[in-house]
Amino acid sequence: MKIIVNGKETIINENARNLLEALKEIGIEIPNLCYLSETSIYGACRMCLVEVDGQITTSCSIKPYEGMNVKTHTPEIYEMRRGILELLLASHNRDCTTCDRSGNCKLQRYAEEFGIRKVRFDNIDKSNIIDYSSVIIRDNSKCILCGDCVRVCEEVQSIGAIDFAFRGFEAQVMPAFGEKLVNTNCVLCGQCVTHCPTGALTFRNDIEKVYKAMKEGKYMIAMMAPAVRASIQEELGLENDLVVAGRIVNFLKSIGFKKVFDVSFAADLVAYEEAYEFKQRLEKGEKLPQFTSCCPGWVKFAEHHYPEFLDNLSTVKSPQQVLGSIIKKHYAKEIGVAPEDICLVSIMPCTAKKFEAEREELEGEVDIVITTRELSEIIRSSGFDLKNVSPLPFDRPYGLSSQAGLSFGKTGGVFASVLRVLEDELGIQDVQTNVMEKGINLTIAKMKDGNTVRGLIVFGLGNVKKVIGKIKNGELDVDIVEVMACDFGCVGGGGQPYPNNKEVRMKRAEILKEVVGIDGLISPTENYHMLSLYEKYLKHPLSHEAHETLHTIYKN
Ligand code: HC1
Ligand code: SF4
Repeated sequence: MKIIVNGKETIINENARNLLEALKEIGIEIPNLCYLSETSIYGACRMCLVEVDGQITTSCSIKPYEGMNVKTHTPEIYEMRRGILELLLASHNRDCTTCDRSGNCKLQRYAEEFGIRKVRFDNIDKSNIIDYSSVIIRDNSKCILCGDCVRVCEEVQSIGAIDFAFRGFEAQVMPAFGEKLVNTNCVLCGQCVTHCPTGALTFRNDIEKVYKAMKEGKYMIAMMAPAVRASIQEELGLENDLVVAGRIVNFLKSIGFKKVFDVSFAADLVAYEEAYEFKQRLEKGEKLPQFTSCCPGWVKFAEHHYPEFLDNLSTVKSPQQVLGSIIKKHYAKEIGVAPEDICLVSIMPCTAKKFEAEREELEGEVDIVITTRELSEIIRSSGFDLKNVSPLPFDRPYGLSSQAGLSFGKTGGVFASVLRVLEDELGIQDVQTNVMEKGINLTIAKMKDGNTVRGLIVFGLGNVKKVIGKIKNGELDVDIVEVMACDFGCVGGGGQPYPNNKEVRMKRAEILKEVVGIDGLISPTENYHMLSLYEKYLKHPLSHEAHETLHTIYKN
């Protein structure tokens, strides 16, 4: 479609959702604080004003049309945007130096870009009560009422744990009846945090706990999730570095960690155990479809909203907890260190993993969970330039993983790994995948014995709600469902670097695909250290010993 942009005839994508997106595609980024491509359009911040055919209008709410005459940056528009920013800043707590979002805050960035060094208006004192009740921290004195968190929580995750309350100057975002977040149905997915443009929503920082444990002389062990190696590069100027995991192993060793293991090892183990669990359910024809259970946001969502499906969840713990349990139960004895003298630090892309490690029935397995962002803070504050740190392999035995285990970090990885094990055990003739809609894929595997396995791969809890509705009313007949709460799987987790939008998440999934490609072992069944764990302690899948160490319970 031809339009005029700043006096020049320009071709734009006629299918763009709105003018703002069409302009972005041709390299003009219109400032905005409340526009999200994955939610409804809100139009609250008014920062995306442009001039269309002589009228000032918001570019997020107008569809491009043939021949429209657009001016994106006139003195009038500049003044209006600057005025909006000043008003926002006047009601914003500007403690930037200690703010978690400093350096990553859209409001701070715009204030700098628009040359605002002084705010003309008096600062409006907003309630400064910070909700520290949960892993997700809410500070309304930094909220600019853009509503991004409200829309993501309601529209993408179908949870609605937070909403607008009160009017005018009193308006605030909060859980219903002013409850603390911990008392709501929030699943700690952190998607509100990743979409918040300021420091109003952040997550608990646990770096101090790591240093405290070191100071106390604990035997420090780290373990790293698959998705971390696809994203931490963004924070460290190491774009596309495929061996960043190895550099991190070396770095962690140099600051005092005795061992560094790979959570992908435990992912192999989980896929192996879960495949046998699935096979048993298929044979017995019970508790189907089987839902994967390694995403703690999804588990909490099921506990709140689908108690009738809790028996369908795989009882195998997540890889994080499986490795925690093995290290504390068996590895501690092997190295002659009391479990209470070990400090196991899990490095995760996910905010809900902090909550998972603190669940009553899993307590004591993992001591501290830090996110990709916290690890990057540790690296940057230590002064190390990771580029100059050579990669080291993960420690054995829990550092070996197959391609399947590594692929857990992106959507489809868990199901593909379970399928790999089934393939090795039962034989598969043919696999076909159909995209049903964004975030919902159906894979049909024809087994050698003539049976078929219908697997559904779902991300986003809103999609899960849709899918469960269809399973309940018989519209959808599937045997196994992989669920990840965040878009594109763990690569899009709430603890990942900012920005954490669709484009970035897709790129991380691509990087992870390349990392996965490097590894020699293909199937979990080839992971010889995993198999020897069965020989030594677990006996065989679903054994009493395996149940004691690898399985868990859910609560409603
Ligand atoms: Fe995940 Fe998992 S894949 S949940 O996405 O099963 O967080 O990366 O570590 O536990 O392995 C997250 C990632 C992660 C677990 C594994
Ligand atoms: Fe909603 Fe997830 Fe944020 Fe909780 S963490 S308020 S569930 S978006």
